[in-house]
Amino acid sequence: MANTKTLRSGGEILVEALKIHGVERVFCVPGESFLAAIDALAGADRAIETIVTRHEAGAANMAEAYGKLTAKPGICFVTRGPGASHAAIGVHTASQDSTPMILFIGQVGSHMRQREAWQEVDYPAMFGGMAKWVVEIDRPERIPELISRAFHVATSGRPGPVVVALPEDVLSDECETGDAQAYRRVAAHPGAQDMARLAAMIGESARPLVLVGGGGWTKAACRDFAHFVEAFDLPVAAGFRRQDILDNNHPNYIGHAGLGPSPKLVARIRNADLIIAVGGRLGETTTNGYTMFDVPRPAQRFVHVHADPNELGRVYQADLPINAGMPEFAAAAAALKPKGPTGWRTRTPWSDEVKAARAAYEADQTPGPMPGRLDLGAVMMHLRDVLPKDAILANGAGNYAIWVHKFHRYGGFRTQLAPTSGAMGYGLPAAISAKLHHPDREVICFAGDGCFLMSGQELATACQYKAGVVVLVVNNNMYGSIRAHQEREYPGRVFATTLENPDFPALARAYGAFGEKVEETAAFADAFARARAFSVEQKKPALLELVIDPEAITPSTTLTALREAALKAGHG
Ligand SMILES: Cc1ncc(C[n+]2csc(CCOP(=O)(O)OP(=O)(O)O)c2C)c(N)n1
Ligand SMILES: [Mg+2]
Repeated sequence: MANTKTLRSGGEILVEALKIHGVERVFCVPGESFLAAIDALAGADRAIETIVTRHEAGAANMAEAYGKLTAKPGICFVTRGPGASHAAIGVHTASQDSTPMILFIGQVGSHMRQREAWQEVDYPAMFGGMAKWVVEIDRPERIPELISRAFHVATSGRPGPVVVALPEDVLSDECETGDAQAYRRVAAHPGAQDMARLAAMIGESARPLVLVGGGGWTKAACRDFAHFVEAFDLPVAAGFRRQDILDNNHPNYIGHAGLGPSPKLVARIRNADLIIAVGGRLGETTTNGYTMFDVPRPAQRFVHVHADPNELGRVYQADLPINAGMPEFAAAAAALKPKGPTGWRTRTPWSDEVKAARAAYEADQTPGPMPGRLDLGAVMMHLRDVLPKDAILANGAGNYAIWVHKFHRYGGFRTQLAPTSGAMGYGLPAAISAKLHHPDREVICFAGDGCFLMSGQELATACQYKAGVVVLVVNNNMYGSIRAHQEREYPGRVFATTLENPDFPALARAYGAFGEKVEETAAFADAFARARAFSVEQKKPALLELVIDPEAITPSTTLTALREAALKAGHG
């Protein structure tokens, strides 16, 4: 540690540590519990941009999205009990999505700890099952050490959230202490033998298939991964909401396994004789509820690459488990040479199968007709035509997202911000975070009417910080996803899923954003052009309300069809 002999407050030591670890932006809702840290953020030449949001869930989701976009910890500051409770959703998403993130929480003064002082919470108990590490700093002298550890824990192995509680006096007390150095991400590297075995197993297979997912990806890792799959001509399916690891226009990309996966793709995955699972945990949403592979011993030969050794063998027994970070694995995989004197660059025994799988993916991306005047499938086709390849699409949870995931072709690394945790309200804060980080890229947020109203107040944040995102609110006047489940399980018994909504365009305009309602397919293109132009010229958000028929519950079925099928099957 460098020795400095100046007296500094805990807040100043903390903010200096953030600068040293490369923090460029923090998201917060202020609280009196961490005033000294706020003051230090102001004092440090404003070197760290501070984004003030309107709800701690917004701040935490923005920080999580920053972690996804950069592979560096997203930083969020909130106040004690109430602030920490609101921010918990970001910690949960960072945990499920394997995103590096650090949540700083102001804590009551140390002299009154354990009394249930005002808004006092035991953070290790509250976040223990969700965060990778929870710590309360007890002395300002230890800030450099513990903050360094927080960055290491958040980024090493399987990335994830860390929670740091900061008692008021630890931030305001002064001391002399040295600073740490910038953190270095710690990652496992695949062994040469593992990689040779992987190449041999591919050579021995007739129908290999790669299932890619998980966290910890970087742009370089995605590029290396693409080289690997090209060299071996491997078909690549993506896990749930991990559709931006390989460019969806790549001839080897064959679709995503997620909620409601394409039956043809599921059949292909089941029928493969070698599964190379790279990065993901193979959780419930990617494996069609753990039905895709036999537990614990899959029928296929199985390679599982994961950053956390504890994930290997947790559910599935792999023939070849490889513990490695994604950049480390991808770099080693890109260096592998396919078998044969000329390599397999032009043709492998499974080349025809790759082409067939790609053709099936493309065919599945042609939307059929849907009830109502505004066709969401047609909207997605228009967006595919007009959006640049590097456009970022963000969303939360709801059936509207099925259209986005099914019909959009994500253009590669971090063109998708979507919570694998299935958290509603994620899309808008994630989109704002993306626009702040990439002001020159187009950022589109998709939200349902339910989803949007869980974080719509962040339109104010977008206006304040000139984040010109375009928000498409898909309005079916219901919590449609739950209504669909209801019709399946309790046909005709509609309860607690119907919504009466505000005038969304008027609400947007009240914030200073653009707002328009679109009620038919033919009107979408021009409305979208106006929204885009406004967002660019004014550097403010633009919202379009897309009014869709509640019957149009998924791209392939209607509410009535769901209900009738359930009644026929004797449900309810
Ligand atoms: C924070 C949160 N609360 C509740 C849920 C359960 N849930 C999943 S989808 C959904 C309804 C989404 O409604 P909407 O945004 O209008 O989209 P739609 O399904 O109607 O297209 C609900 C309540 C959730 N996933 N996340
Ligand atoms: Mg809805």
